[in-house]
Amino acid sequence: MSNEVFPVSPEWAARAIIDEARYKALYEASLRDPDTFWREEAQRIDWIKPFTKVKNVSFDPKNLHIKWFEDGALNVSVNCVDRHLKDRPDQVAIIWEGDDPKNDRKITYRELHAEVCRFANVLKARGVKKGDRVTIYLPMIPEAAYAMLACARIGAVHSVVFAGFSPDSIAGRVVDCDSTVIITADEGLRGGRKIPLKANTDEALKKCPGVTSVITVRHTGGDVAMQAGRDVWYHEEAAKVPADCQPEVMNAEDPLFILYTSGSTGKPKGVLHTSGGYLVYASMTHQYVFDYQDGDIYWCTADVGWVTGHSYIVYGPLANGATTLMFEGVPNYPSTSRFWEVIDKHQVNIFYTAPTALRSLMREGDGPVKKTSRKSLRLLGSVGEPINPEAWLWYHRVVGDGRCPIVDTWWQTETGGILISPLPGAIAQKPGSATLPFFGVKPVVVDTEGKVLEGETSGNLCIADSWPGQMRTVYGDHQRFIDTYFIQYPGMYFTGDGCRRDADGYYWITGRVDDVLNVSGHRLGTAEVESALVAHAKVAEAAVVGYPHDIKGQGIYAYVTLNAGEQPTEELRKELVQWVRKEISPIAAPDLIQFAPGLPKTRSGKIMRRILRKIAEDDFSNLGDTSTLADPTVVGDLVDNRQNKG
Ligand code: 6R9
Repeated sequence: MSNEVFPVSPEWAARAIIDEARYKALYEASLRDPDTFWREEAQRIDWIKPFTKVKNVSFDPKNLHIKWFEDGALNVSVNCVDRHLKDRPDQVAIIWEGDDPKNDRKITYRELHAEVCRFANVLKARGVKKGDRVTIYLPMIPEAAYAMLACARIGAVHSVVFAGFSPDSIAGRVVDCDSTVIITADEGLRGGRKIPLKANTDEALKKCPGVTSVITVRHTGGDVAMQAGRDVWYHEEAAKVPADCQPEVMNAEDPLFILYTSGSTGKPKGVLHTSGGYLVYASMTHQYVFDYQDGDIYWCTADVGWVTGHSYIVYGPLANGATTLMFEGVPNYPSTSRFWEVIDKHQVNIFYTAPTALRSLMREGDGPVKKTSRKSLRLLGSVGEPINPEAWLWYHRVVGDGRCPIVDTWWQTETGGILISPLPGAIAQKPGSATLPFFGVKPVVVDTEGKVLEGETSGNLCIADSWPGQMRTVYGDHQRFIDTYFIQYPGMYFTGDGCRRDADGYYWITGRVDDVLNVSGHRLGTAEVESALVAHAKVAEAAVVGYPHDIKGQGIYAYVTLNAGEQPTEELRKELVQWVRKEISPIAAPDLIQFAPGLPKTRSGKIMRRILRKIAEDDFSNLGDTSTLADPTVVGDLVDNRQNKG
C-alpha cells in the first residue's frame, strides 16, 4: 500500500465542474434529502412527460422493489441523439479508430441521428416491437452504438454479448431472454486477427430455434454463409428504409437493456437496467467523474460487450453531447505505442482504461510511451479491478507526465454507473484507493455477521440505499435477484466485494469475497469454468480458484480429477485449456491445471475452496484446519503436485 497523497491542483480546483466545497455540500444534501437532490439532477435529461414521484424503493427482501421517476416518460435515444441536433448537429459524436491505424471514421450528431433511425427502421421491418429482446453480437464498430440506440428508439430491450464469447455462450444468453433477432457482423478484427462472428452465430443458432432473423453488418467483407429467409445484410435492408423514425414513448421504468454477468453460482444472470434512472445516473457520473466539458475528446477503451462500454462509451457520453472515441483494436497492435498514438492522433483529453492493460504496457518500459506527445491529456481513469499502486504511479508519472489526476472508479454491472471514485477537482487521490462515494451513495462496511463497522475498518462492502442507476432485477428470475444481493445483509445491497476504510474515510476495494474471478478485468464465475471442464468426457470433477497474476490481476487455477482409467498427460492438459476456450471464451481459459486424484471435501461433500485457494497462492503455511475433511491426506498430495507458476 502506498501512503502518498496526490492533492487536487489549484488549476483543477479552479476549472472543474465540482470542487471540494461543492462536493461536500452536494454529497451531504444528496443523503439528507434524496428526493430534492435527484428531482433536480434528473432535469439534465429531456422528459416527454415529467415525473412527479422521485423514488420508490424498499430493500426489504419480503417486499423488494426499486423504482425511480416512475411516472415519467422519455426516450433514451432522443436524449442521446435528437436533442443535440439543435446545438451541435455538426459536432463529432463518435470517432471510430479501426484495428488497422489506416482506418478511422468520424460521425457527427446529424449523421448519428440518420444512422440510428435507419437501424431502427430495419429492426421494425424485421418485426421488432416495443418490449422485444434483441441480441447484439458485434465488434467495436459504430454500428454497435447505432444498434443499441435503435433498440432504445423503438423500445426494444438489447442484450449485447461480448464478441469474444463462444457459440455456446451466445446460445445460453439468447435462449435465456428469448430473443428472436440477432445483430452480428461478418467478422471482427483484433490485432490483425479475424474473428468469425457470423460463423459463431450460425453455430449458436443450432441451439436457438426461436431466432427468426439475423441481421449481418458487412465489416471485413469476409465470406459468410447466409440462410435464406432468416439472414439479411444490414446494408441491403438499410437502403430500403427512411432515415427518420418516430421514437417510442417509454416509461422511466421500462427496460432499456439486459447484460449478462457472472455470479458465484450457476449460469450468468441477466442484469436488467431500466430507462430513466439509468440514463440520469450514467450521464451525471460521466460529466462529474470525468469532468466532461464541451469540446473535450473522451476515450474509454472498454468493449461495448461490458457494462463500461454501455455506460461510458455509449449512453453517458452521448447523453452529454460528448465526442466519444470507439476503438476496435488492442493495446499492442501494431505496436505497444498504439494507445498513446491514438491519443495524439485524435487529441484525446480524457482517457479511461483498465489496470490489466496498464500492467501489460508497463512491462514494455517507458520508451513506447515517451516517444509520443500526450500533451492533449488532462485526465486519466481506471476501472475493472483494483489498481495496484505501482501501476497507478506509472500511469500518473509516465502516461500522464505527472500532470493528470487519476480517477479510480469502482462500480459493477449491477450498479449501472460509478459509485466510488475521486472527482478530479474535489478529492485528493491515494494510489490504489477508489477514495470517496459519489452523490447519493452510502457505502457501509459490515462484518460476516452483518454488524455495521464504523471508522477505520475492513470487511464486506454494502450500499445502504438505492441510487437511480441500480439494476432492477435479474431478467426472468426476480427471486435470484433478491437471494444474491439482499438476503445476506438485510436492508442493504451486498456488492460481493471486500474493502478497507482508512482513517480519512477513503475506500480501498480489496476484491471479491465470493466465488467470482476477475481475470484481466473480466468477470467470471468459478462455477462456469468448472461446469465447462466437467462437460469434457474425460473429466470427473473440477474445482477452480483464482491466484495472483502479475498482468491479469487474477489467473485461473483449475484442479481436475479425471475419470477412472484416464491418464493425466501434458496433451490432455492442453486439450482441456482449448476445450474451455471453445466452451466459454478465450478469457476463461485456465492458466494452470493441476490433475488431482482427490479434492479436499468436507464430510458432507462440499469442496473446501479455502484450502485450494491457499495452495494456488503458494501459501502452504496457512492451510487452516483440515481435520474436518473427509480425507485429510488429499491435501498433502495437492501440495506436492502444485503446478509451477513459472
Ligand atoms: C465496471 C465493472 C465488477 C467487479 C467489482 C469489483 C471489480 C471494478 C474496480 C473494481 C477495484 C475498481 N472492480 N472496478 N475493483 N477497484 N476501480 O468492472 O463491472 O464487470 O461487473 O465487475 O469488478 O470486484 O465487483 P463488472
